[in-house]
Formats: sequence, C-alpha cells, structure tokens
Amino acid sequence: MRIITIATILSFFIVSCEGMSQPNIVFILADDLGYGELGSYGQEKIKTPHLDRLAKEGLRLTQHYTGAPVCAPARCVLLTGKNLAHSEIRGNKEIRPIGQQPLSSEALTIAEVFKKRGYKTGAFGKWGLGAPGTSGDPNNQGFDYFFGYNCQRNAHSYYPEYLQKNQERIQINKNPIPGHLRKLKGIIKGSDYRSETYAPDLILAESLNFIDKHKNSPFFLYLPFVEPHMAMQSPQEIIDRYPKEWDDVALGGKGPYNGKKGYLPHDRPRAAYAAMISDLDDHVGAVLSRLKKLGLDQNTIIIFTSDNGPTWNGLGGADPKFFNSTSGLRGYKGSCYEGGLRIPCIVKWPNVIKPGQVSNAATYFPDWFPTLSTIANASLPKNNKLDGIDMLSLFKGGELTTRNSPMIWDFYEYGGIAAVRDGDWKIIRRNLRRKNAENMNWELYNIANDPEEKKDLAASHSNIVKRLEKAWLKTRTINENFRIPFVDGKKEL
Ligand SMILES: [Ca+2]
Repeated sequence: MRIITIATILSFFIVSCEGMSQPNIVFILADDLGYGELGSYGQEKIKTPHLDRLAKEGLRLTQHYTGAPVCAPARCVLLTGKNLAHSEIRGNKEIRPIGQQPLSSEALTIAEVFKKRGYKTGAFGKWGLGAPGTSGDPNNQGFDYFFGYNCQRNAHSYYPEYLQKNQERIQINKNPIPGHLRKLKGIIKGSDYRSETYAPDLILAESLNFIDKHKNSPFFLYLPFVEPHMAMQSPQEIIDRYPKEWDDVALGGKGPYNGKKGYLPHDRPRAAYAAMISDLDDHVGAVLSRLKKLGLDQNTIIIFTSDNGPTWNGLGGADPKFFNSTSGLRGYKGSCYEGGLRIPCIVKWPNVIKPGQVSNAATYFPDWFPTLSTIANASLPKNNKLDGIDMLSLFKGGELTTRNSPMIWDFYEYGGIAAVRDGDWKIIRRNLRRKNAENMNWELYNIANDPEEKKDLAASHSNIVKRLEKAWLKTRTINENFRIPFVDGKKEL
C-alpha cells in the first residue's frame, strides 16, 4: 500500500490553492458586434447558441460600455485601464505602410501585470496598437505570444496574404483577396471573394494550441477575434444555415449587395452577416470545449464582449435595422450615443459567479484593469492614474462599488465627441473639431428613463451638465497626436 505522506498532502494542497488563487483568464473581444446581436440580448434572427449557453452559466451585464466607439482606442482603453480623456490612443490613427499609432513604452498594459505575476500571456486576432518592432508591438506590451493581424487595415480581409506570428510574417494565402473591391465583374457571387485559408480558422487553431501548451500554468489569453467586422467573406456552410428569403428579391428579400458602399459585394449579404456572428459563436464554442476537455473550465474566467457598436446601415452591405443590431439604441459604431458604446458583456467564473445572473449596473472598459489585477492578485500600479473600479463585488452577487469619478469618453474622430455618464445621467457633445464648435451644445439624457436618448434635458438641468463637463475637463490631458484645439487647455466650454 502506498504511503501518502503529510508532505504529499501538503504539496497537493499548496498546488491547489495556488491554482485557485491564479485562475486562467480568457478575454474574448468581438469586433463591431452590436448590443442586440446575441440571443441572450434579444437577437431573434442570428443564432448564437454557444454564447447563449455562456450567458446562462454566468453573468450578463446589460449596461456595459466600451472604452471608445472604434477599434484602436477601445483596445487601448481596455488594455491600459485609462479612459479616453487621458489615454494614449484616442482615435484610429493610421501609420503607413503598416499599423496604427503605437502604444508607448511607458504604457502599462494588463498583460504586463499578468506576466509579472507568472502568467503566460497570448493574444490572437487583431492588434491595432502598433506595428511589429515598435514600442506598441504586442511582444513589447506584455504578450509572450501574438498571432494574427497586427494592422487593422489588413483585418478588412478574411483572406489576407499573411498573418503576423510575433516578429515573423506567415504567408497564408497565395491568392489573397483584399477587403475592398477594386472593380465589380459580372454577376455578384460571394464565393468569388474567398481563397485558400480563412484567417479566423487559423487564429482559432493557434489560440487552442496556446491553451494546450500552457494548460499547467496560469494563462491570460486575449482573443480579439475579427468578426463581424466587414468585409463579408463568411464560410458558405454557415451562410446556408440562414433563409434564402432574406436576400432573394423574388422571395421578398433585399437582393445582393454591389459593393458600392465599401468592402466586398455579396449575393446574400444578410445571410453572410449573420454567418459572421455564428462563425464567431462557433469559435467561442471551440475555446470553451477545449477548456472543458483539459479540465480547466472550473478555474478559468471567461469574458466575452465587443469593442464597439455595429457597423452603420449600408456600409459593406450591413443591415443593422433588419437585425435590430443595437436593440433600439441610438447610433452605431463611431457614435457616443448608446448604440455606439453599449455592448454585450458576459462573464463566466465557476464557483464565484452564480449561473444565470443579470446585472444592470453601469460598467465600462477601464473597470477591467483593476478587476483583472485583483483576480491576478497583483497590486495596482502606483503613479498610474486608473479610472475604473474593481467589479468583483458585483461578480460575487453584491452591489457594484461606488464609482469615484464619472465614466468618460473623449473621442477624436467623427468630428470629435465627448460623453460623460454619472449615475443615470449622460451628457454628450459632438463636432468638437468642426468649425463653429462653440455653437454646438451639450445634450443631456437620463439613461434609466430614456435609454434611446430621445429627450434632451440639457436646457432644464444646466447644473448637471456643468458638473459633468467639469469632471471631463479635469480628467482630460492634451495629447499631441489627438489635439482638439477648441477644447485643449480649457477649464470650461
Ligand atoms: Ca471595431
């Protein structure tokens, strides 16, 4: 009979406790997925069974906001924990020939925090925060491993020539299909815009390899998947899950998309759009089942959210009205109204979050830095002014900690937009970079009573407007790459 020593029991106990104190983190970020595009958020046409199950097993947040209404700044806010008013990246600033405005070497990302705590860190999908070799290279921002699109522009194509594996370019298509149409030829067929290797499948495969490889150490797996961002190049077998009537004119459908509003044409644009989200759902399902197969699911936190609201009506053949993609909220991607900022967010954490929870507490991307730091048992960095609050009390079934400062968005693009939410009140001011910016007024909405932002109450509540404006300007720093002359240096507008 084998003798089990006290030391064996003790070491087993220590290993178990260590494992529990350092759960794995899987953070999945969809691209341009709207608030109303998952079954658990009321979507009736697009099928998302894996994500619906995830919602049943975890917590669904009904008022979670991105950090910015477009890709790069949203990712910057998520990874650095600072809201747009003092973040390094405040818009999609393109750099030629490749990449976007890089994060600086001073920027502290949540991946660096995890790495310091002994986590293995991997990012798979779309980066957008700096070209290879720059200070913003994912390998210089805390990620041991990166595979996917470094440059957001390349991610417009699902059949790109290459993907980036750390410092190396890996050719994946001998006949790449650019994400934008040069010239329409003949009859529109979605199949004309496909080639050998569908990039999301490869990105998924690499991310599953990462899980296999690091199953014995805590890991932080960041999955900024590229769907459902345009162009529509979805796999045919998923398109075929959806009704022909949606797109066939003879059957009462809308007809093909000719590519004239950007990206690529498609003979079945509605079905192809739904297919992108179902394919994303399948990929999430594959990640979940791999975690389960390896016995990691009980000690892994899964977070699923999106970087911004859905694409505008018509762009790339999108039809957000048909799908009710924002669930009735005002505005789309690029807007600081609710439709651009409010996104689905599901968190599953067995033994901590009870299944089937729903919370309407208002939370946003900067909250992830303190929350994940606590989970990794890391102390928050000093001299690194963060804006978010730790959401753990909410995860454990209690109330969300009171916020010390309002939630702020300070967006450089789309004419320049500022928005501030405090409690149920939200102010928004547009066209800050346009001529006559001084003639634009703040709008004020009560989000609890008026989530569709139809009734502007600014005129009758100027004291609230002033208070929120002050909170914004107090937080705001001047950023040379994203100057807004009308606002820079002002104490009030
Ligand atoms: Ca996006």
